[in-house]
Amino acid sequence: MTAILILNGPNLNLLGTRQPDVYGHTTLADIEAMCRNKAKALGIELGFGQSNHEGALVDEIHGARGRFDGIILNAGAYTHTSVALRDAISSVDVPMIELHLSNVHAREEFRHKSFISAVAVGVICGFGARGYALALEAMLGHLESSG
Ligand code: CA2
Repeated sequence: MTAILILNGPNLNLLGTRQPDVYGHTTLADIEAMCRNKAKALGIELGFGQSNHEGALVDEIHGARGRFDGIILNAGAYTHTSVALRDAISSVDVPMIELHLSNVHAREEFRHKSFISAVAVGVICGFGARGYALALEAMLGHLESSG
């Protein structure tokens, strides 16, 4: 069975509690439940995690090798700063989709730069929580077409 890991970075544990104008009212637990339903419908196994710590995210990416067929990564603010996350993705042979709730290109200029886009299969941003379901479909399609 295809297995996909969804990883969430710093502050995403606060979703639904602050800045609803930017990030919506949906909590991370709501998103996880929605992803589990979607994964069931698609017939895939799902891993779901969140950490506020860069090194812990690096460890999760390393641990995905041999266990998961694809990674969906909302790296939060580390997207715009982290060479370590980019190197971690490059060092495991697991395709990654970069995901953001907000349209980072319509926001502050420092959010326009991503250290991880260059090592991603593709990027989904601006669709809010729905982006997670879109990313699951996109990853499954990518895995099916890349054999
Ligand atoms: O749009 C996204 O998904 C982001 O990855 C979210 C990050 C931000 O740094 C990226 O530029 C874009 C921030 C997540 C912060 O989440 C919060 C949730 C509730 C309240 C405060 C922050």
